[in-house]
This record gives sequence, C-alpha cells and structure tokens, in this order.
Amino acid sequence: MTSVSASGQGAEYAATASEAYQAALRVIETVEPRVAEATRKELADQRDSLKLIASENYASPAVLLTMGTWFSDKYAEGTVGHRFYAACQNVDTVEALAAEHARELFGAPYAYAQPHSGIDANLVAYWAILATMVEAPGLAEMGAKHINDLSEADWEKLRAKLGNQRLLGMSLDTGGHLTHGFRPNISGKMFHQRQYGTDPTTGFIDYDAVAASAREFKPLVLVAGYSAYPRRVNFAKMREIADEVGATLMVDMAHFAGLVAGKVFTGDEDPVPHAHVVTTTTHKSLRGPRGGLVLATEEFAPAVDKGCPMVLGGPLSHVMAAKAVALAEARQPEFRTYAQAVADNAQALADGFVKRDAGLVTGGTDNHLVLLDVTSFGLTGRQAESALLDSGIVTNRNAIPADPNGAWYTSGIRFGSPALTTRGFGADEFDRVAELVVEVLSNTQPAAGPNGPSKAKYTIADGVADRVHAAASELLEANPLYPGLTL
Ligand code: DSN
Repeated sequence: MTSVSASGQGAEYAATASEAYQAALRVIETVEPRVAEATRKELADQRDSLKLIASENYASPAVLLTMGTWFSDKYAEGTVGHRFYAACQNVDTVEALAAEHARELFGAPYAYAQPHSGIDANLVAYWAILATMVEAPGLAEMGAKHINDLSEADWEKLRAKLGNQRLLGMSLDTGGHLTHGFRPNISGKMFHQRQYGTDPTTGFIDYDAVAASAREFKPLVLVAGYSAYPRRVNFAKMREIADEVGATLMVDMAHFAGLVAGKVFTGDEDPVPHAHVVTTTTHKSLRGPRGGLVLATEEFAPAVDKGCPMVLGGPLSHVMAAKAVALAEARQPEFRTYAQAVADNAQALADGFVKRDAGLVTGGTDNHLVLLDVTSFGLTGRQAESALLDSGIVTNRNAIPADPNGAWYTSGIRFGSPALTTRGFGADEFDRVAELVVEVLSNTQPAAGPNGPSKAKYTIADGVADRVHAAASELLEANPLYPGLTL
C-alpha cells in the first residue's frame, strides 16, 4: 500500500529532520554521551521490532522536535490570557492553537490542552463533573458564588456531598481502564463505584445490562471508553442510558481518538456529539506527543478550565506546542487515509488469527485492537508476551474477561495496528504478522519453575525465535521507520 507514514513527507523533510537530530545528538553527547547513545539505540530497536502495542505509535519528526525546546523552561499555571506567571504570551499562542485545532478536528465546543497524561485528563474531567453537578446546589445553599469563596466549614459540607458520589464504568478485565472506577485506583476510591462488563457469551457490551445497572445504581458519572475492548461502542445508546438516570456521560477515547479524528467512527460511534465530557491521550492512535486532552460542552467548560490549578500543576508548554502540531497534522486529509488503514489492518490481523484457529475475544475486531486468548495455545499472557519479544514482536499481555490468571500473568495478548500502519504496513503484511505470531505461540511450551508449574517460564522450539525475527526484519526493512532519516 502507499505509505501513510507521518515521516513519508518527502526527501527534503527527511533530510532536514536528519540534520536536526544529528546536531541535537552531537550537542547531547558533549554532556552525557550515554544518553545520546541510548537515544540512538532506542531508534534502532524501534526500527527493528514489530511494534504491536495498541497504545503506541510513531509521532512525526515535526511533533517530536517541537517537544525539545525552551517552552519546557516556562511556567504558565492558569489558562490562556489568565496566568499566575508573567511573560506567558508565547505559551498562550501555542495553547490556544492546540485548543483551536482540537475543537475544529473533533467538532467540540471547548478543548483543554493542559493535561499531562490520560490519567490527568480523567482526573480533570471527574473534578469538572463533581464541581459542575454537585457544586451548584451546594454553593447556593452555602451562599457562595464560586467554589473558591467557600469557608473551611463549607468545604467540610461540600466534601460530604462530593464524597458520596457514584461512578459506573467498564471493568478492567472486560477492557475498561484503571481510571474508570477500578477499586485500587483513585477513581475507585474517590467514588462509590460499580462496574459493568461484557456479555459472557459474546464478549460484547450488553447495553440492556448497562441500563439495568445504571437504573439500580443511579450514578453521577457513567464512563464509556476502553483500553482493551476490540469493538466499537454506541455512544448514542450510552447517552440515552445516562439521560434516563440523570447521569453525566464521560467518554475516555484515549485509544480510539485517531479513529474519531479520521472519521472512521462517525454518528453513534463518535463520542463527541453524545458525551458531556470527552477525554483522550494524544499519543496513541492520534499519533501526537505524550499527553492528554479534554473536550467538553459549554456547561462543563468553566470547571474543566480550572484543571490547573485544581488538579494539575504547571502545564508542559513544550508538549502543548507539540499537541498543536500533531492536531494540525490530524486535520490533513492524509490522516483520514491513515485512520481507515488502522481499522482495515486490525481487521486483517484478526482475520489472520481466525483463519489459523487462534481464539479471539469477541471473535474479531472492528476498531484498532485485537485481543488474543492465549489459553488456546496452553500459555499465560506473560509466557506469550515473552516468547513473542524473543522473536522481535513487541506486544503486551492483557487480561481477558474473567481472566483465570489475574491481571499480572493474564491470559491474553493485546495487539494494535496504529504503529505498524504508520510504517506503511497493509493488510498483506498484517496477515503475515498473524502467521508469525501463531508460529511463535504454537512452538512455545510452558516450563516448570523450581517449585513446579510456572506461569512465567516457557521454552521455544529451537530456531523458531531466530527464524521469526528474521522474517519480521524483512517486513520491517520493506516498511522503514522514518524513511530518509539517517541516524
Ligand atoms: N497504558 C495505556 C494502555 O496501554 O492502554 C492505558 O493507560
């Protein structure tokens, strides 16, 4: 297929980026050569492995270079035009640009570019929902205009109200995220939580079951979104459920933001028109710098805008600048081609597994990720992940619904198509990837540890890891990472 790589922008772009990186590494070498060496090695390692981690990607040189500037040195707590520090005029420019690109790209009334990560974005969103939905009557009762006007005694009363709120989110083992109310996470501690799962037979979300749980539990927040659910979500239905019980719908689209941006998910599958608040990271399928973003309706915007200082410290201005660059890239028509290829390639990978009789959670995919049940190979996720890594295939182990091996050893391997699609892989290459994965796993056996059966130890039949690594290298050389970038 035609390369849709972020780095496939022509020879001049690549030559200029090469000069920039070579010069930067020479500068770093003068101070700590081991860091320069590790940086070169990281590129070499990424170039020579099949990166299938569903939450990773390769940002463009323009995005990466934007992060290495003096914006890193600037404090800018506050919001655009309203900072607690002087001389923030240039930070204002880049933050406003990032927010403008995000609003235009996603069709959102309001965007907040400051969160440093997805967890930060979710905490900002939770705070904004609590402050908007609980603060108003609380403040009126207390005779205050703004949350900052509250006395310590009033805070005590408000804490009692805030601390008695309910959140309904997707469980970790069925594909939700830690921050969606998982009990050991702060979201499961600050809220009374209940989790919804998937249908045990199909693996799909059962909207009637979510609605029944919401009617009984009456949450303040209904969280939709996932990090390991290989299917699309009907956000219109989720909003109906939220409306019926008076809940706020928050969607965490960190994993699939690129598919929303690239208009693969539209209508009921686009969370932005349906949710009150949408959070995301910017570095996964969206292919930007490592960071977070919050989109909101006008109603929630004022509270989200107080993310710093209520929840966040000083914004990472260099990363906000890079978000602006990445979001500008995502507004180009080529990004839609990329996003469609991400979905098509995940489909090809899933088909490649199914035709080789490997068990998939839900039997397939219609987004960017595939969840392989490795119990069909007699392995734990930990054993499978390690054997694949030995063979040049980088994945991550992941729990499957009702996982008998728990969240550490797991019984699944999660695969994602965003990174290799950026390198230019198409359906044929993803089918070959499925073949290589199956070759490794069907030649891997669990091994005993010193005290009996082990969930971590394994052996691979002689020669398989080297043979697969060589085959992977062939695919990688045909689809180079950052073509033309000489380092
Ligand atoms: N670490 C991210 C992922 O891999 O999905 C979620 O936090």
